[in-house]
Order: sequence, then C-alpha cells, then structure tokens
Amino acid sequence: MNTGRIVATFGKHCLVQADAAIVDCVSRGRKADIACGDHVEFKPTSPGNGVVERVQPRRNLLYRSDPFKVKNFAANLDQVLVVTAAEPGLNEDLLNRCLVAAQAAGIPACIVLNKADLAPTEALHAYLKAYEAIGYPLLPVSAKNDVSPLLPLLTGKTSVLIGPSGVGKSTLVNALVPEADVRTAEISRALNAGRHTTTHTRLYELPGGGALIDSPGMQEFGLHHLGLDELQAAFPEFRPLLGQCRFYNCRHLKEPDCAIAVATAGGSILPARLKAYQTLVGEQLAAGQLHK
Ligand SMILES: Nc1nc2c(ncn2[C@@H]2O[C@H](COP(=O)(O)OP(=O)(O)O)[C@@H](O)[C@H]2O)c(=O)[nH]1
Ligand SMILES: [Mg+2]
Ligand SMILES: [Zn+2]
Repeated sequence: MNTGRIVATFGKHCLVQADAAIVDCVSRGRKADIACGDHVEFKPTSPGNGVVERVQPRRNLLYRSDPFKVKNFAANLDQVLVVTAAEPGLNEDLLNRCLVAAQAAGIPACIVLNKADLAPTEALHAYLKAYEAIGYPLLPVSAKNDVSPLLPLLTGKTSVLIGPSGVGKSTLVNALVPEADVRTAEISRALNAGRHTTTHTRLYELPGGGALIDSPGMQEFGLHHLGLDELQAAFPEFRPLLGQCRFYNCRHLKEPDCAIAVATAGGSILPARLKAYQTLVGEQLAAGQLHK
C-alpha cells in the first residue's frame, strides 16, 4: 500500500501527491470522505492511477453543510485565513460563518485584509479592528505588492485561504508559491478538467516549508452541522457572559434580561456578531434542528 497526501479533490476523484508523483485516485467511499490535506493509503491500479483505501485519522476538518450535503474545505490544518477586501466589499455574514466554522472545528483563524494598496481599505481596516479585539489577528497585505508580512505566519504550517470570490485568494497563492501557475496547470492536466480549474480546492507546498490551500469562492456557507451549544461556543466574546442571562437556558434571541443583548446595546459586543449568531440559530430553528 502506498501513502500520500491529497492535493486536490474533484468529486470522488482526488490527486494524491506521493513523493514526486501525482496519482489520480478515486475514493471507494462517498466524496465527503476525502478532503484536501488528507493523508491517505492508496492502491495503484495503473500508471498514474489508484484507489484510496484508507484516510488516515484527521487532526481536524474544516467543512460547511446544508441539510442535504457536506462540503469539505480541507483537513489537518494549522490555521484558517479568512480573506477579505474593500473591493468587492466586506461580506460580514460570510466572514462570520467562516470564523464560526473554524472555531467549531478547533482551528485558529486570522483575517487577512487584502488589497491594502486600495484607498477604501483604510476604513475597512478600522472596522475590522473590532474582530482583532475578539481575538482574530488582522493581517493587512497586498497580494499585488508585497506578501512578505504573511511569511512568518505561514512558514512550516498548513493554512487554508477561504472567503468570497474576488478578494484575491488565488493572487495571494501565486505571490507566495513561485511555481503555483505550473502546479495549477499540472493539476488541471492530471484531472483532465481544464474548465474546472477554479472550482476546486488545491494544496500547494510553500517554498519555505508548509502548505497553502486555495479554495473556490463561496456564496453560501451553511453551518447545519452545528447545534446551539456549538454555535454559542463559537463566539468567544460571549463566553464571559454565559450564565449571566436571566434564564439559565437563554438562547440570546429575544429573551428579557439577556446579558449578551445588554452587552451589545452597551457597545462591548459588535452588533454584527450578535446578528450573525441569531441568524445561525434561526436557520437551525427553521430547519427543525433545534427545539423551539
Ligand atoms: N488592487 C489589488 N488588486 C488585487 C490584489 N489582489 C488581488 N487583486 C485583484 O482582485 C481580483 C480577484 O483576484 P483573485 O485572486 O482571482 O480572487 P479570488 O477569487 O479570491 O481567488 C483580480 O483582478 C486580482 O488582480 C491586491 O492586493 N490589490
Ligand atoms: Mg481563486
Ligand atoms: Zn441571553
């Protein structure tokens, strides 16, 4: 049995990097069973092809879900870089869903503020300071000018870039991985999927050690797999207040004397964060996942 690491997934297909070779493998299981960054055992079937027999236990898995399916981003991550930019503008709902998914998976998250060269970035930078205060490091960078501020953070680690399309994730990868273009072409050729080149997640090795995973931009980011306790726990700034609401089982929706609502009105919790939490709980209620 051979071993390797998944560097791209495409439905039930994946590309496994095994030493210098890239092997096109199919998964015996469902497509949700494999993720970019997985260490796998595979059986070669013909030159360049194989079957994944086993996925080695994961350290963690970043994924999203709706009531019908699960979508994996990547596995075995040291950190999640949520990429934002003043152009196309902040999608705060999506930012929060990304942060919640990372938190729930137990993976540290940072916010990369790309396009620092653009003038409107300054106002967004000031706004995102509130997220830095929650505990999400804020990293302004310009993929077009200088990505060196990211190097100390990335070297030796496995990181995934997530965020809406147009914020510059692929531009960051191209700036950080010298042969990214070549690797992209290689992977596309191996997948024989030229027109799908921007629609799946890929892992690139960083020249200084570590790996960087690029993901396609998403519009939807369901978190159907998270229950009420997990949603509450995914908002670290709520933690000191839990237990201080009038009702011991307060869900922080419309209950009277809710400590989280009071803190939000008083300015110590960002209104967009409470709103994001309430939206996520509301989605679970609507889906019948939580008891009313
Ligand atoms: N001004 C500026 N434009 C950038 C920067 N990074 C990326 N872009 C542009 O933003 C657009 C989207 O970039 P892309 O990497 O495809 O975004 P992705 O969808 O997140 O992968 C492209 O036109 C890039 O040239 C940056 O740092 N500054
Ligand atoms: Mg891209
Ligand atoms: Zn409450």
